[in-house]
Amino acid sequence: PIAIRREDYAAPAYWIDTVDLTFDLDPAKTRVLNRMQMRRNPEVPVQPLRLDGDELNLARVLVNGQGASFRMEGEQLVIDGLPDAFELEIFTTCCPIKNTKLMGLFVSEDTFFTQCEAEGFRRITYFLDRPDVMAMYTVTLRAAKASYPVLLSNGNLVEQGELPEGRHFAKWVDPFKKPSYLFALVAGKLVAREQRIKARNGKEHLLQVYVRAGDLDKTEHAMNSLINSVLWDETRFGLPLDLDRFMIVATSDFNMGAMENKGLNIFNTKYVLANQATATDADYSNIESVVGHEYFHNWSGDRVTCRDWFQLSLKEGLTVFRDQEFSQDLCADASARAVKRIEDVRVLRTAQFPEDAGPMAHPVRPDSYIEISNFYTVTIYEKGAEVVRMMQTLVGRKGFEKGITLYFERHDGQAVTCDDFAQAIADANPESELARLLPQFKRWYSQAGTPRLAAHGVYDAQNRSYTLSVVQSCPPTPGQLTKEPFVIPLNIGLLDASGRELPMQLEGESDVTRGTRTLVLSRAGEQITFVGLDAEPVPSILRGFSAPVILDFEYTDAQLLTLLANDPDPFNRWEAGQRLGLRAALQGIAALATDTTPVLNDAYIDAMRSVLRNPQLDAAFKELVLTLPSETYIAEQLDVVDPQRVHLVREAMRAQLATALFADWQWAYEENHDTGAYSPDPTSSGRRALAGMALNFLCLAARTSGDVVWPGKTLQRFKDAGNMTDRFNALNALVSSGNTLAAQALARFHAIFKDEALVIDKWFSLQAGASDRGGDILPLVKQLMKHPDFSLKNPNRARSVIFSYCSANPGAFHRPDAAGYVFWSERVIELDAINPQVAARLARALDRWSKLAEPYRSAAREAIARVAAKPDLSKDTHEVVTRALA
Ligand code: B3K
Ligand code: ZN
Repeated sequence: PIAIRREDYAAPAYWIDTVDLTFDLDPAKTRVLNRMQMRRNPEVPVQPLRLDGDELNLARVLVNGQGASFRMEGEQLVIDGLPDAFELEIFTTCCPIKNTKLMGLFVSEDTFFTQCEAEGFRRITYFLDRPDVMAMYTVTLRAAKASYPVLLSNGNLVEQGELPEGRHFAKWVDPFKKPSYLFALVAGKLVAREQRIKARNGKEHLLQVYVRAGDLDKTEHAMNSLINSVLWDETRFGLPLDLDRFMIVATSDFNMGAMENKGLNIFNTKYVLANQATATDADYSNIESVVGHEYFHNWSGDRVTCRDWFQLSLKEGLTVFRDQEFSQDLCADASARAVKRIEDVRVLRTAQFPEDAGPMAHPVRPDSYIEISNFYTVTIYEKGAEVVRMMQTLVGRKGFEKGITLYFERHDGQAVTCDDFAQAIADANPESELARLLPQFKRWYSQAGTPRLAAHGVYDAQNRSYTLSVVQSCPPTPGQLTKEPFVIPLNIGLLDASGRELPMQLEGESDVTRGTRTLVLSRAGEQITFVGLDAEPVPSILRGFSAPVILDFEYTDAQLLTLLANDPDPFNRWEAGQRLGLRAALQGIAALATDTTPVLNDAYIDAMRSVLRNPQLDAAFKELVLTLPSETYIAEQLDVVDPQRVHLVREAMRAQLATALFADWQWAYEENHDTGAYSPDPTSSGRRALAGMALNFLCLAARTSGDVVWPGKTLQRFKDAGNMTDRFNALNALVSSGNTLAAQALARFHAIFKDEALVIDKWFSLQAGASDRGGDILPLVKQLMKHPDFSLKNPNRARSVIFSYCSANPGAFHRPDAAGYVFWSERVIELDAINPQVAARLARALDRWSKLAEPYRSAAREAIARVAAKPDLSKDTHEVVTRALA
């Protein structure tokens, strides 16, 4: 396979103005007639037309109605000697029922769906399948009416009617031009929840959420999320819904979360279906984010799209930023907003930072790829969102809104680049630091790796000043050995030793500020001096995580305890607790602690007790503070990782928290377990989270004390629960503490929910992700794969077992006997033959192999090499494993 390079971008040799598609839908043989009005791009030298195709059967090619001569070059259809403007008609067939890759046109539970991003449209018809070719689409769908009563495509329904032999048709016209990756169709037996809404300008819109008949009672939350999304984008950014009808359709077979096809979003059922009996608070909140995300793409992605796939973060980073802001803006108070921010940062640090430090590291705007599907990454999405957030920090919230307005005015209907976006934000704010530093700021797009800030403070009693020195660096990444300094907005505050916020005055400045201040770093090393300080302050640096960097500062334990108890910035308050927990873990690992050595000191335990008992703090925030840094996050801080040691030490810390805070957990449970009538709002979901955490620790404590009361109560709670969150938390408490009551609870859970696929996914995933006690999880995982409900072809189900084990359960996966890695390599190879995208995702579970201690390191390498040696590997998996071994 060859690499595609960003540098090689060239405008298309032809444009496609209109596309008229007719589908005769049949699972075994769907016929596709594609009639295009095309013209030569006068700005490009004359050359043959090369259309992309993939697994198509070509029946006929007509140019201006006449049979034309063409040739095949690999999968491309090549036509020479074309006039400047012409009509091209292509007739092909494909086989949706055999499409296990779930790219292009496929069948899921007797319903047709499409997935075209990034390069799936070429599996439907021959096309210039690249995002800078934007056309107007008319689509006619024909199918047997009894089996496929609902026929949907992008835009507006303009005609429908009967056809002979029990067939019918529907004709759809999309009023906006779009790239092929936004094309969609759906055909099958579906029902819709409908809602009419009136926009600010008085225009009416029809919103629809399509699901299978039995699922209609699980669509209310998705619909509410959609309504909120429409209102929010109008209010915050002045971006209205531009279609008469906006549809969401759910399918249970989907490679990712959802897809923003113009006017016809297709979703994984996981991000649509929810009622209190089947979905947890986390599910509710994910649905809100994903519905928002796909809706916001209607502007950031659909109206203005990407020139080429290297610009993917143009739409994804921006749209993640938008969905994060949306979820924050829906919060009633600052505490709930901070909780959302902490959750987002946690994802960034546990998933993106390792990516940025590993073999798949790539800039937010990559320079090359072999398979674009591999670049739908946390770097493109989450780090991309942080880059957008830094722009907002540099120009201010109002300035950013002006920038967004300019961006859409300037580029509506175009396919553009990350440079165009940054330029628009800067141009709308000519006096800003962003405008002043724009070329340097854009290094965030071009340089991979997580920058490190080494900060050091010196107090000068004589001058009553405090000087903070900050040195930035960025480690080498594949293909980028050295890095230039980044522009880093650093939010900062100063506290006194008793935790009160101090006024801030910079040397040479006359004004004194209160609260957080944004400093803009742009040099490799800088010194910032604060004056007018009677004593050494406690600096609260990188408030709100104002830049995606690693901050090293030699805080004393006392300083961290001060921040944990007092920082008015909730993010840094949480962060202080994480630093303390991390410090203890690293010390325990270095000291070769055993599972009974105390790892946490009394000061830490007392601080955690104070947080837990603090009447001023919300339950959701408490739950975050009391959650120890994850094994993955701890491992990232080590040069050489023994995953078993990390697991053992973290488990020892958990056991200690369970026992030392036993009375406090009881109290927390009693205080929070009754949340009344179910509502997924942040306050009550925070209380359920804390009650769930308390049960977890109470069951864990019971493990050592032999207590049977709390496990018994937990089982009762499991049985009586009025919502899935409480029920699942109770089940989790029994399973994760290895309690003997877990088995009956698991059996009961399966029996209750046997017909709810998404709940059965939870059932699988909980078991495959459970804490290993003497190597028992791998045999269980193999057992689960033989369960009648298991299927490797369904991505959600495969993820619930295999990914929960290989990617989310390090203590069970990294076995000294290498059996986890052998299992992994077999599954990657097996999945690769079915669905390369899912396989390549799984392949990344061993990304960090080179950091592992022996014997893990050699065994992991061997397992990757075994996969790489397999002939006929997909491009997807091949790229991941060869990069891992490079
Ligand atoms: N744009 C899609 C992701 C497509 C992934 C293709 N492999 C969903 C989203 O980001 O909203
Ligand atoms: Zn997206």
